[in-house]
Amino acid sequence: MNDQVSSMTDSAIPDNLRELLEKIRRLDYEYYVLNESSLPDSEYDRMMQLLIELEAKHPEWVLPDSPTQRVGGQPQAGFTQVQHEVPMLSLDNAFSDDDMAAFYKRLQDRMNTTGSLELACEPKLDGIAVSLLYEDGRLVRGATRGDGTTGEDITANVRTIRSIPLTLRGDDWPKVLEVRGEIYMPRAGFERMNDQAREQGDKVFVNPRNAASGSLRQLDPQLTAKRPLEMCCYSVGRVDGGTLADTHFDTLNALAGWGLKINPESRVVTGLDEMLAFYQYLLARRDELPYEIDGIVFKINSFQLQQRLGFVSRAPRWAIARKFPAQEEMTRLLDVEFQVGRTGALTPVARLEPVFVGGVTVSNATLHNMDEVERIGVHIGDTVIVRRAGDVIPQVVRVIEDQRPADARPVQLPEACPVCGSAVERVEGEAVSRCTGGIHCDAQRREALKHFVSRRALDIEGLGEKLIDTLLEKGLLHTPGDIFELTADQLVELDRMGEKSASKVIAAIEAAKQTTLPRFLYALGIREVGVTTAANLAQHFGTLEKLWSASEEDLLEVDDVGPKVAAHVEHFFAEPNNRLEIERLVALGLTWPDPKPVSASMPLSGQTWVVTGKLEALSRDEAKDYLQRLGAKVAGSVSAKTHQLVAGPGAGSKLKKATDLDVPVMDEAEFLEVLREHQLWQ
Ligand code: D41
Repeated sequence: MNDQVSSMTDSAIPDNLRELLEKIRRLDYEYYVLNESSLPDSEYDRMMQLLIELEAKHPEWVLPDSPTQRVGGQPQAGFTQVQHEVPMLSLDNAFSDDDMAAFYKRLQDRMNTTGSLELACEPKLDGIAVSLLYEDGRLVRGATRGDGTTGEDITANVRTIRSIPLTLRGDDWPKVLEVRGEIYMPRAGFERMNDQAREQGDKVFVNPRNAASGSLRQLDPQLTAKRPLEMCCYSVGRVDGGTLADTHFDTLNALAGWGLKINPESRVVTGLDEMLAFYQYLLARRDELPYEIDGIVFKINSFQLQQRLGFVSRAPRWAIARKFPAQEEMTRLLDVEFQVGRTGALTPVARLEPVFVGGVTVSNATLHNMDEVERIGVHIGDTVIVRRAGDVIPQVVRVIEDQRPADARPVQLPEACPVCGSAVERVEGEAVSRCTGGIHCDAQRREALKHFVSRRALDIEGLGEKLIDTLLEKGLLHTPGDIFELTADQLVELDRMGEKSASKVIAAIEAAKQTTLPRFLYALGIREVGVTTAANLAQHFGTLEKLWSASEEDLLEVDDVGPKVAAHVEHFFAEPNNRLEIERLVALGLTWPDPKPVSASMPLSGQTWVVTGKLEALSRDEAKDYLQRLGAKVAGSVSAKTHQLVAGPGAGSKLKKATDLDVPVMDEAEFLEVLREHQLWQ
């Protein structure tokens, strides 16, 4: 920051510069607080560049709250202490509906009423509580909550967070306004940051909260600036020279009007039943939210009533945090087993003493790969922390090392495949170890068959995991082709298989012979060829014959196909056994229609679309299907060549990339409108 100009105000600079500053601030507000943008990023970058040039020529025009001044200054030696004039209170917890009912009754009793009470409710963000001090609308100090009385001055770090305005919008704010809230790291940013750290062998954070805390505690604000932090406001502290609304909810909305971010899920409810209903509602949506929450905070809405209720031992009587089931719990690692996947990859799986976490009982968790095992330093017998957040599979994230028993033993990668005994190899530079048994490994064979019949592949209903296992055991099934030689008589012989279900399975197998080229290619289980790549390959080559004689160069022409995928595809078709199996499948009657040539008259031909986030009315697969029917290519990642991104809620890095690259973005409603235009949607 430029100290000599820190007292300068907007009036001391030329009009055109002031207008430029206002435009950039407006765009920052739209993008970082409202999550929308009215101009492409290129335009923003151009304005920012202009500002940087102007300021370089005229250092005397650099305002302390210029967008260029978010990262400034030198790394600090330490953080100085800050006294909170108005203490930052803590929150009592409720863990059940009974606790909530007791809280509500206490409120009614204290207020001598049996009438309904009005409470504001908001998600309880899992981050770090902070205080922002604005004087004359300018951010002058940021501090951590600390113990509620004494915190640390983190002004330089909070200035780097784009959703925190350096200057308040409007002009009706109090002269001195202390705003409180939570700084947190959204899930997508957390995952992205950890992925990068893992790639570079850097420290990985165990959860978004620790990541936020670690990022704020950086003495060098340049490092904080690189972390995807956000801030949501939930109360006010000191207020001088102005007044606020009468209720918590109206005050939040006033904060929003001044350009501060508030939680869009916040609302006001009346009575205990509505409080409990809001808890259920948000609990059900917990995994969809783009950030982690550990509960809901309920606050008496009226400031007057808050005042009357007061507080006891640093916690207000008028507020409570209803906690969600914890997403991290402690348990014991009983053993580590290695699972063999379709491609032979060995995944270490933790067998745990069952523990209730994130709302379910967990007895298995993934350890990803041996690099991860080493990174966590886990031994069998250890007490570990298991985490289950969002829809993802439970993970072992940490070890409590000082609780390691004397007989704990290190986890060892087996030298031979636990299923087929073939050698296990670890490719240089890859974290994954693989069984080299290929199709001779029962585990790989089983997984390949399961994949072949799965929903997005040949979709053979009735031929599930259990039946495949039985057929493998009886020696009736070895490779995919065998499926089409099964007879009803053979099936009836099996346990728990009546004539009716046997003929159903046979009928489903018969029906599956009529398939499509994309499905067939996906079903083959070529490494790194998912649904989208399979569809792109089919569309590009048109026929299987053309694809299997394609050179690596030809393959690289296909959207979304890089050298790695190209090599896998080429390798797959070069293998005589694979060719024989495909020929056998065709001889057994597998057919697919020739793909319609992509004519220039198709509405979206020549265009590449990407679909991301959660869609409501249709699945992402269906969306892709429709797009392909309109002639569009569907890619898995956004690049400069992308014509359009369809983004549902929860869209993360792809949305960001699209905005960065000026790729047009539409939401689901707009997408359905496109489908409607082409008579593909009601
Ligand atoms: O989202 C949160 N983590 C959150 C924390 C919230 N939405 N509201 C909060 N309200 C308060 C009071 C009622 C004391 C103003 C809080 C916290 N406190 C809080 N955060 C850390 C300690 C207390």
